[in-house]
Amino acid sequence: MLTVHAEPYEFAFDPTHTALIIIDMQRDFVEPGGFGEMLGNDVSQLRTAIEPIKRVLAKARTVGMMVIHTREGHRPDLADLPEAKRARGHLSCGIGDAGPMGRILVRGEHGHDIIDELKPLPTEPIIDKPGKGSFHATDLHAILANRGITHLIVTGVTTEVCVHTTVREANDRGYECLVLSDCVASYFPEFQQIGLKMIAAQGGIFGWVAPSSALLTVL
Ligand code: TIU
Repeated sequence: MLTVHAEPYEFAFDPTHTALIIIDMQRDFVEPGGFGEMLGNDVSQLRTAIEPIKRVLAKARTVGMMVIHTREGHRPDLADLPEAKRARGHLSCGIGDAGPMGRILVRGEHGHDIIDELKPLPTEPIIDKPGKGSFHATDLHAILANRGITHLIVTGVTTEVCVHTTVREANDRGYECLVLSDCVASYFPEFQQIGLKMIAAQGGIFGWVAPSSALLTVL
């Protein structure tokens, strides 16, 4: 077992039963000119996570830790898109519509795919998820169980939306989650700060939080 200095206390894990999960590092969320920016968000807030995730990803690959990537998006026929999600926000250009990088959050489109900096290897499972959580309507739980994974190192965007939802889902399924504070990001600085606090509060109500340097030191 290895231990990482974390909040609210040491995070102990066995790398052979731990997976690195990289949530939704898709062009439409993090690249200038994508859907996120079209909605008025400052994507530079999210891009701070790219280099730290790159370093953790490289280390995970070196030590042979399982790596999982996720993408939020929908079937081209939109049959898995709830009307409530499609209509939310009264957007003139929303999910399924032609956006700046192809149809927005539709599988197979350029904007839906993962950024080049964090390109998955063919051996790393990609979870295509229709919701915010990575477990909802996906085979993630089965994939992790088949590999005996009990602990997750969580990275990606956005902290208070897909990262939080995934950590909460994982927590309820019995996984121990360490969220890397510099490897997750929000369009809103105050949500980044409070979102991380919410995870580690109350004795680690949803999990642990540490900077990636603390993990890299022990790996
Ligand atoms: N991946 C993810 O967080 N999806 C979002 O829609 N996030 C927002 O913050 N909007």
